[in-house]
Amino acid sequence: MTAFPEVEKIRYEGPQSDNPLAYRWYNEDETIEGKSMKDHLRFSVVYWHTFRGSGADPFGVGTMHRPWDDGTDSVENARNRVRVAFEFMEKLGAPYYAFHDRDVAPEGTDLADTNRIFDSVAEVLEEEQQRTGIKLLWGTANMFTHPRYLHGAATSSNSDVFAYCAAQVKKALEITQALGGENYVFWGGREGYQTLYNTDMKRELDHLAKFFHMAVDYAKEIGFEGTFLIEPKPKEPTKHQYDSDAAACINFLRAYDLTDRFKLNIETNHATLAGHTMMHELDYAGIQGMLGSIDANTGDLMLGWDTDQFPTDIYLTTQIMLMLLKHGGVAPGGVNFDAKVRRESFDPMDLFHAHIGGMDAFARGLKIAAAIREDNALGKFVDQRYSSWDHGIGAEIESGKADFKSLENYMLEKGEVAANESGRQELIENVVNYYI
Ligand code: XUL
Ligand code: CO
Repeated sequence: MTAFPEVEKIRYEGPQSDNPLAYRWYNEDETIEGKSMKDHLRFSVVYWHTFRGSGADPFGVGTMHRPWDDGTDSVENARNRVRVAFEFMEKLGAPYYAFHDRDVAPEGTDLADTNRIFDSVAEVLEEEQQRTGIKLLWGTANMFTHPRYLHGAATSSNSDVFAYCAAQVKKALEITQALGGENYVFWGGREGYQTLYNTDMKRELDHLAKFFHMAVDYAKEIGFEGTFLIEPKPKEPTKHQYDSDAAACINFLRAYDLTDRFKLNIETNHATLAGHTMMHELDYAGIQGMLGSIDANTGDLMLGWDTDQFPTDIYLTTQIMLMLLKHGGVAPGGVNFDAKVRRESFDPMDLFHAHIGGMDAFARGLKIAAAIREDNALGKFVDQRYSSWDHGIGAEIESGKADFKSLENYMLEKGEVAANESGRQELIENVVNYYI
C-alpha cells in the first residue's frame, strides 16, 4: 500500500531542473564549511501540521484531502497514519520528524487508557524509524488543546491540572527517550494569562519553574540526556504569554536556575509576532549559548497572527543561516518545519511542494550565508565599525583597566570625542544583494 504512488524519492537535480518534484539547491551530501548540507540543516517534518492539519479556520471546516485517513479517532487509523507519514518523509529524504503526544495518538477514556493508546502508536513509530532510519528530533506534550487546560497547564489555577500535566510530560519523556529523541520541547501554549484581576502571576511563574525542575529531575532519573527546549511565543493564545520572546525565556531560566539544562527553540513567526526579526532572536539566544533549535516557517507581513507558512524567502533563510553558522550550527537541534499548507492547498501533493520549497530555500540560504562568510563580506564592516575598541581607550575599557575617574581624566584632556564614521547601512544591504 502506498499513499503517494505518483511520487518517487525526491532527488537533487540542480538549479536547471524543470521537475517540480526535485531539489534545485538541497544536495544533502554537498560539503559547506566542512560539513554536509544534511548535517547543517537537520530538516525535520512536523507531524501536527503535515499529518493532522485539517485546514479548518475560525470561519470554516477542514478542507484537506487525505485519502489514507478514515477521519475517526481510532487507534488503527492513528497507527496507519504513522506508516503514511514515514512514506512521505522517506520520499522527501527528511532525516528527522517531531510530534506532540496527541498528534500521533488520540486521547482515550482516561489517562491510563490514553497512555496505552500512546504506547500502541509509539510501537509503529519505532518500527518505522527502524525501517527508514528517520530519527526523532524532538517530542513534546500537547497541553493546550483540551478544555482541561483552559486556565493554563503547569500555570493553571487548578492544582489537579498541574498534576495531570506532570503525568503527561512524564509519559511523553519516556516515549521520546524510547524513540531516541534528541531533544524535548516545551511550548507553553496556555502558560500565560488574560487579566491580572484574577491572576497571581508570581505563583504561576513559581509553579512553571517547579514543573521544569521536576522534568529535569525525571529526565535524570530515566537517563534522558536530550536538550530541553523552550519555544518562545507572544500573544497567542493568551494575551500575556510568559515565554514571550528569547529575552523573557532566558530571564526566566536564569531566575529559576534552569539554564544548564534548557535552551531555546526559536520560531520565525513567533519572533515577528514579538516585534523582532528572526535574526535578532537567533543572535540574542546564540550570544548567551542558549540557541538550541529552530522552527522554520514565516508569517505574512500583512497579517498579525501566526500564519505558519512555509519559508520561501531567500533573504530570510540567508539571515537565519548566517546566525546558525555564526553560533556553531543548530545540532543537536534542527530546522523543523512548523509550517502548514494553506487551506486552499488541500491536495496531498501540496505537502511535497511545500517541503521541497522550504528545504531548497534553506539550502540556498546556507550557500549564500557561507559565501558571505567566506569573503568576510559583512564581518569586515562590523570589525571596522568597532575598531576604536581594539586599542587605546577602548581596549582599556574592555580589559577592565578603566573606571569613571580615569575616563573623566581622559575626556577632560581630549575635550571632545573622535568623529563618528558612517554606518554604511545602504552599502551593506547592497553587498548582501551581490550574493543573493
Ligand atoms: C505553536 C507552535 C507549536 C510548537 C510545539 O505556535 O509553534 O506547534 O512548535 O508545541
Ligand atoms: Co513551533
